[in-house]
Amino acid sequence: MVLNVLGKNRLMGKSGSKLDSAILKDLQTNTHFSSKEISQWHRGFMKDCPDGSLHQHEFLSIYQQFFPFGDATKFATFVFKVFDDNQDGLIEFTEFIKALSVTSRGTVEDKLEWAFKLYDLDKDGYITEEEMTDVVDAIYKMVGTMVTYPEDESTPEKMVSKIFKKMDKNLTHKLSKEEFKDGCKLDPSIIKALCLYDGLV
Ligand SMILES: [Ca+2]
Ligand SMILES: [Ca+2]
Ligand SMILES: [Ca+2]
Repeated sequence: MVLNVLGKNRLMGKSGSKLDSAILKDLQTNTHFSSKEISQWHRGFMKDCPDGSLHQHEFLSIYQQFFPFGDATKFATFVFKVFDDNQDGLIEFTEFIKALSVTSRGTVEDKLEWAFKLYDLDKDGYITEEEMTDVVDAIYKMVGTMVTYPEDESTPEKMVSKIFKKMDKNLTHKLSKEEFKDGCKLDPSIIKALCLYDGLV
């Protein structure tokens, strides 16, 4: 939803550089989009990002438009890192469309894989309480005054300790991918708390 703003704000004009046919073929195979949809997204992407890459400050400003009452900087920075698959500090079109495919049309399993990457900040295969607190803190800062939380979720620390009580089955103070996915599937309120529902990407 947030990223739908890309390319949609401007009139369709010259199509810019065309998408390479080998890349288009790869994206047709590896995303949930049709070739027509991919081409449309590509046109919009190239219009907003004429050099072929989405820069971090542009990504942040898109998020900020959607959360005018909070500060989306921290959350958008985390999301940017998941999109930037090759870690070169830029989101190329292929990275953009692949991430968008998962977050908008992926299966529950795909979405949870993606969410795990978002929360596992140091990419060691586990989500620690510190990592989850950091991301939840980013969410709280982003939504700002738009949401009122109950007392036992009133700070990121309280929220995370509540979630860990449910998810950390073997009491290691960190979540394996299985614990994370199983916990999310069993308790929709966790999905909501962790902002894994459609809309934030
Ligand atoms: Ca990249
Ligand atoms: Ca980790
Ligand atoms: Ca554990």
